[in-house]
Amino acid sequence: PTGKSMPLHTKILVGLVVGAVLGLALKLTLGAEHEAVKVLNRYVAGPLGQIFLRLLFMVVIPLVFASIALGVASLGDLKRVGRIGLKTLVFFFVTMLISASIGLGLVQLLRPGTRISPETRTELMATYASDAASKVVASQQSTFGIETFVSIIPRNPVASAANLDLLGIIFFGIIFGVALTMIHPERARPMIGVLEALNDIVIKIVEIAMKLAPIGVGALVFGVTSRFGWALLKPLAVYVVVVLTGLLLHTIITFPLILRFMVGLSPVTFFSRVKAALVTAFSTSSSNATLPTSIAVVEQNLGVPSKVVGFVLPLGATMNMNGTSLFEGVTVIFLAQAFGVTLDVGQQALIMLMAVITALGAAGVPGGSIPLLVGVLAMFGVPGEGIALILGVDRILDMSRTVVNVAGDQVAALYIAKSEGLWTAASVPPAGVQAGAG
Ligand code: DAS
Repeated sequence: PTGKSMPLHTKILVGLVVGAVLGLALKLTLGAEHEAVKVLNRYVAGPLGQIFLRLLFMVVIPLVFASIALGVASLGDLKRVGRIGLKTLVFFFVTMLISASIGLGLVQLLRPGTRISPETRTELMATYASDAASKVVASQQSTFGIETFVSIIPRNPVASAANLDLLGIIFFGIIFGVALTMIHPERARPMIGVLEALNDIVIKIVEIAMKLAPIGVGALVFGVTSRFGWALLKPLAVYVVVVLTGLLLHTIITFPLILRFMVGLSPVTFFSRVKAALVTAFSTSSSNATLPTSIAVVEQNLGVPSKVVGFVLPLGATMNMNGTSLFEGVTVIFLAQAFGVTLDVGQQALIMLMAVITALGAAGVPGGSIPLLVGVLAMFGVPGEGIALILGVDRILDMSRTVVNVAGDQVAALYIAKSEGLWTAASVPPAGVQAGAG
């Protein structure tokens, strides 16, 4: 057989370019109203795109429930590591909240979604707002107040699942996980096994769905470009600038501030020592795939004790996603702007919180946060199909946010080691053999 087949993300790129070029060509020659374009969208691109999206929709509930319940149950083990475990989680949560806030500030400043003409917005709604789920749940999230907190507790978790009511499922997952740590370990073990299997199965389903991504993304992008042509290119370009700028600001401001004032390490030394892991994260778009390199560079190039690295980095690879929480917050607001869904301050605060919570549940695989994004969109009445608008640019965004996810885990490991008196700047080995430099 001739060498390795083309890597998946290259195939996705090819599918996306073909879909975009074809769509643009037809839009500019025949126009969106031409019978041929309508038939192509209705009988080819539409169904193919829907199949891909529905596969992602399908896994949202089990993915959120399993990853949240499992995450909380694994904290039960943290009772053993108690203080360190709690400190680690608080650090994860606070840094993710900071990154989501940076994103929220930028998307409100540059308002990428409002750079769409009214007629294009009407067309967008007509095209994509068929998603019934978003209408049902939107009514529940219409205002953010005390009733929101009450409504977080699901009357019936199965009904929450049916309505794609993410908050209800998350609450049920948390309570389920807490109770799991409180029953006899012998009784809990089989259920933890079931949850681990469910989590792995759902991530495998995401990977299967991503295999269809080259066709699915191509079809979705064709649907967008053949209908809207260049109209969406400018708002999308501004959206990409907002996400990448937010990720950059978090990386060159938040992390250096933590490194300098809470860890006592020069940011230049930090980035030069972990470079191999960040390059791996960028090229794989997967925190899980980067974990081995990340462990090697933090232990060998920064001298962090393995008992801290072995605890913080694996936990961080699944639960701490600074890049993803920024990306999700920005994307939900951008698509809400694009679809003309008005959000009051309370709802925006809730979106920020949801961005952090669902980033906790996102899988550390390429496109791991996309299924959850669909769930959050539905919560705020933004058509889930709207995700089609951003899938075309998600490649570069996924690579970039994964770098920030991994860097965030490494900064967390340094902070925990330092705060436990297990590491100082003197622990950094001389710039000798660099691990993972291969
Ligand atoms: N690509 C995921 C990761 O590996 C993050 C994401 O999809 O948002 O961290």
